[in-house]
Amino acid sequence: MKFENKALTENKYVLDWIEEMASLTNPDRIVWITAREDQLEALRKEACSTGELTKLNEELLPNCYLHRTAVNDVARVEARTFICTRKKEDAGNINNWIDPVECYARLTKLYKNSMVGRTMYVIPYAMGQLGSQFAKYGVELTDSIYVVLNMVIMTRAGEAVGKYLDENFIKGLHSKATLDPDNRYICHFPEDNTIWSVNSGYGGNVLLGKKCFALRIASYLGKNEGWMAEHMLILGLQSPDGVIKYIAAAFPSACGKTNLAMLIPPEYYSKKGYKIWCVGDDIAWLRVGHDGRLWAINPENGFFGVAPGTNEHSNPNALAATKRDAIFTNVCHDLDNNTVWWEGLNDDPPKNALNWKGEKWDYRSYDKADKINTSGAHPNSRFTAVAKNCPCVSPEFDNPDGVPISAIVFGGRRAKTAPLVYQSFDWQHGTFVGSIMASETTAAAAGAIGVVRRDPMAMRPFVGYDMGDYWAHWLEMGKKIPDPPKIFHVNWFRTDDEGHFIWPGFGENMRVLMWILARCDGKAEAKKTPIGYVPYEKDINLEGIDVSDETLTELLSIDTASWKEDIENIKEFYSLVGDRVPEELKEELKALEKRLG
Ligand code: GTP
Ligand code: SPV
Ligand code: MN
Repeated sequence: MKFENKALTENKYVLDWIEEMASLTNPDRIVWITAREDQLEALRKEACSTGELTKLNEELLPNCYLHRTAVNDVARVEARTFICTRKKEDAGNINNWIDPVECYARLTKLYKNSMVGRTMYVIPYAMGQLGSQFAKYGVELTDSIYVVLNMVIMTRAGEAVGKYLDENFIKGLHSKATLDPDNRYICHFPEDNTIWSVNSGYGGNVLLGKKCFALRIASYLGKNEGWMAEHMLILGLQSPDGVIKYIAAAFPSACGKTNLAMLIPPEYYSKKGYKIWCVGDDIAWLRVGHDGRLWAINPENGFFGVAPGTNEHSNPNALAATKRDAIFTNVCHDLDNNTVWWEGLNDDPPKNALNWKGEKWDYRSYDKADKINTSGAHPNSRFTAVAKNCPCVSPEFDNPDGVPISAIVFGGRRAKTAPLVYQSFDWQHGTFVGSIMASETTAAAAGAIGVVRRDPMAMRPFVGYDMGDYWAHWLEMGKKIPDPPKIFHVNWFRTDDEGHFIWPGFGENMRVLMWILARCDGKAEAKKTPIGYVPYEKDINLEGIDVSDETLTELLSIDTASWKEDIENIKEFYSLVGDRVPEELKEELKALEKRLG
């Protein structure tokens, strides 16, 4: 095989696969990604020369770049994402499925000669700290420099990975091909450790270490190997005495993980010495530790975060992380300063700017009802930032053993129904609470926005096998953890009749985290309600915020009528998931219905 530089492995299994993929896609050149600075710099220069990247103001945003995707390629496409197990029932009713033989054949046609005139980059990467018991390894083949530069930020990629590659590595093939949306496919073959992605250039579809590997393939591996891969942030909450407790939280896409993971405590708490450390903002891999607790790592190495709404007040830590070495995708380009802007960054939109499509943009045309066509930045525009550039990155970030989890928190966007916070009765009930999660859809995936849909454990788009089996795995794990985390549910998104959020959210969410940890420590009481334990008003600290006692009562109230309506929807969802829904969860549902009266 004609590599331009030295292969980073001698493993024949790996090399044979690369050869096979290269003979299919037929690139002009094949380059191993060492991720040395000189190589990356040459790639950045090349991408700038073709317009794939734009170099931003070196003084204001050192080593930062702007990229625009195709206009029809701005989010994950769930309708074109497939789990290709040999038996359809193993993918389950929630996932799209194509027979693997048929799928390989169909995509082979699309990959055929797709890299003629292009370079194939061979990216060896690790999810997790190299050598850690948690870590897994992969190779992504891609014809996109944008993908290479993002993968180098988002994963531990490059020459050090070579020696870890063996028969167990995850095979990822990506080609932009022609970016044809009608032939766009994001396909997973969990039984073959294989991911094939074609005709897209958008993050979640093409950075194969992220959703494709670290969630879809990893959830399948975790089921077989006895661990869990979850769509969860991991944060550490440090008390004035220096003790740090860790929380993992699963919220659907664009529902506040990055914001919570990097929270800055309100003055009331920061003055006392409380602090939040960010271990991860999107994905957690969890294993039972020797001490009987559940331990978690963040398998990623960077953040692929939602840009709009990120500002000095909402998330100063994320903003700081984007000030150097970052890649911005589909944001607004301020031509006067050669910097970037997005809705919600500040009240001063650039006057001489290009919108996310690269068109001349007049900020006065902005219309909230038609964001896609009138905003400067796309609602799902993103920054790719180096985790270590975040001021609150946890000192445990690189710890190969991870951190012990005290609480698991589920949450979604619900204008009504879900209270600010409640606690499940036990692990089984907590699994049930996760299974009935629902949230309003966001711009992170193609399709309608603001529609309530069930999104169990925030994993609906990311479970690599049958959803019922996934729930059974949760129940199974509960039996294997002698000292399991307590399980909670939160909702920062309750609104009043005019649609305004009634909880201030962001940093103030610390007040809810304090109750959660007090519950874990047995230091707070709670009301037993039909849905779980709910705080007494007196136990949510409102000092220093403008939330009235009535509003708090409203936030903590349980509207029996809307819960009863929800029950019907849950039943429909359970029958959609099908006959692998565990009996235990059906019993939990019956018990909830009974408690609601
Ligand atoms: P993915 O990266 O897509 O998985 O999403 P994420 O869960 O990390 O989402 P992120 O933290 O980027 O949240 C994005 C959206 O949620 C933005 O519009 C934020 O303004 C909004 N948001 C986050 N936290 C809060 C909150 O506490 N209250 C309110 N009202 N909005 C919030
Ligand atoms: C999400 O959609 O949940 C993300 C962004 O975290 S992406 O990587 O594009 O899937
Ligand atoms: Mn996500």
